[in-house]
Amino acid sequence: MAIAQAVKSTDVTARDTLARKSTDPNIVSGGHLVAKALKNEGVDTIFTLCGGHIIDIYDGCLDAGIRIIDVRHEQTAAHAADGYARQTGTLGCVVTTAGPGCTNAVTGIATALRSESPVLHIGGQSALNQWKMGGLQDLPHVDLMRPITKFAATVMSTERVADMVAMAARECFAGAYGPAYLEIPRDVLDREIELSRATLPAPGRYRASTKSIGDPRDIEKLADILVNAERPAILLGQQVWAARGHNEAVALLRGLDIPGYFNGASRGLLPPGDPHHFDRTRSLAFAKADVLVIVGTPFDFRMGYGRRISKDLTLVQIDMDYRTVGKNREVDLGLVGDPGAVLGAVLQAASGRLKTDKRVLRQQWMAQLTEAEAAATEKLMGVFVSDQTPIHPYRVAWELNKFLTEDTIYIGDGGDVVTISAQAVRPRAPGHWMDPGALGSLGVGTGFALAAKLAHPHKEVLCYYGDGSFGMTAFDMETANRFGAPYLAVVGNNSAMNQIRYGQLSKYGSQRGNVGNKLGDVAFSTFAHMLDGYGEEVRDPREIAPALHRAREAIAKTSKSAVINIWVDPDEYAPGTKNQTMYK
Ligand SMILES: Cc1ncc(C[n+]2csc(CCOP(=O)(O)OP(=O)(O)O)c2C)c(N)n1
Ligand SMILES: [Mg+2]
Repeated sequence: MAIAQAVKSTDVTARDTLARKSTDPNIVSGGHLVAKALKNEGVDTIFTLCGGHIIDIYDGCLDAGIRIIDVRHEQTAAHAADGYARQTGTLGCVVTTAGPGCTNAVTGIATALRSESPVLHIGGQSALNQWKMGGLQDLPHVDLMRPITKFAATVMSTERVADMVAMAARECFAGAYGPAYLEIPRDVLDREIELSRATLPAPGRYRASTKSIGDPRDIEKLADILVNAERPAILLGQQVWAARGHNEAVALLRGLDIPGYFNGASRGLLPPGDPHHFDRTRSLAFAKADVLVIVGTPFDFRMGYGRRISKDLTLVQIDMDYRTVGKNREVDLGLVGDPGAVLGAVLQAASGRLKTDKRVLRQQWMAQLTEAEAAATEKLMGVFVSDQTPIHPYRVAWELNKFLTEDTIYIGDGGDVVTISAQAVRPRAPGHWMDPGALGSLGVGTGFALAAKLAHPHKEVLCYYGDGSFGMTAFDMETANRFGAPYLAVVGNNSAMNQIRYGQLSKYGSQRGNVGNKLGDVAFSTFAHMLDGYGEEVRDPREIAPALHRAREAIAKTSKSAVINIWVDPDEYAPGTKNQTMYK
């Protein structure tokens, strides 16, 4: 009777007292221990979709002051946790319920694995006292997640909850970064114990702070190699940005006058126009350099498994992971360590040792590359400024690049139109380029955009989608609006899964090649209208820029995401698509 009266009461305090479990500060539940451990790790935001198995974590987050961003599909939550890690340099965290909550997040975690992004996935599970009994949403989550994480485990006791969160975080940052998965059964999560019985590792005291330079003798060797090189080049991969080694990397390029090339998340480490920034002459550099240093990116399909690199040059590879060095391609010198620490130490070891004659040779080498870059741009100019209708996808890419500001984070999520955009779009600052990475997952864009805007509320976020990609995850644009994180969505709409369609057409001909790859004509601008945002259809190339500017203004005014749906020519493709290089 007393309970019924309390529930009826409009007094919030009374209701809260009723709802809350123990109010004794010395008593703590598993969910609260998750939140305490996340807080100790520096996590300020979790991305999640609710379920009965995990709600105690939310309750803990309220006390710990951790922001809860609840989305409409767990795939977006996982991509957002990945995107948040990339943008903040801290551990990303996604929390899903048991069963389908976990399976929906699989693509996001797999993307984080191939992109080496530190993401902790915490998932619910049936209570231990129903272990293997066929509980609601029961699945062998740990078995499922093990091959796509660096660490996957079940937490078996409430006392160990925080300890295992700390353990998982340690694994995420061990060597090359990556994701971890923790399954927490419902009774372990809900149980209350005395705080003194819980293992609760203190902030900053359960992980090494080492930023390793590896073997100092290798630093000396590399300094010698670089000082003596006449035509050196350095490719900076995603680890350089992920481990925040960009300042040292840029200092090395400038200090030793070396042309820099940039991969994935490291695009934007130098702005376009910087004398050490190169991007259209990678093949030339790989063929003609006398020394090539590859930092923080594997010899995978994006580098033709290393086969596109000349056999005659001195090849050096630096990576955070022993397993990556020398894989697929023999190297002359392999170093394992933190990219920033290694590059900083190399610059120091080489400092003052670059002879004038070598510097002159390098400047000639860079002038030769600069000339080749200009020629390559000139070659593309015709399509960049094409005024054909239907709109040429290269024209869209060119307009997008012109539209970017110093503060625009650019995200690519799609097939061919996005591949094309990589030829024109030049991010202006570190961290301003986001792509799915080696897993090539369509659908990353919405989660990345949400995360980028939440991490940097004062920056502009622009996501360029293919129409196929947009259809996969766009509904979480509502989440972005709900949390005051609006972004600009641009769709390159060819009413098809065009990157795949090209290969089918060339293999099976026009009669049989248009199967399983055509989509309907969708006026996606109305999607923005439905969510109270600005939307516009663009069919005239001259209207691209004005439409983008109108969208920018509308977002500033309304704080709602906008959609500019640009109808592009379905019969134009990227050269990589035509040569099917992604499969070679
Ligand atoms: C989740 C996922 N499913 C399928 C693919 C294979 N795939 C690669 S590109 C592509 C077409 C994408 O179409 P769209 O986003 O419209 O871009 P377009 O190629 O048409 O420019 C597909 C289906 C993939 N990479 N990821
Ligand atoms: Mg398409």
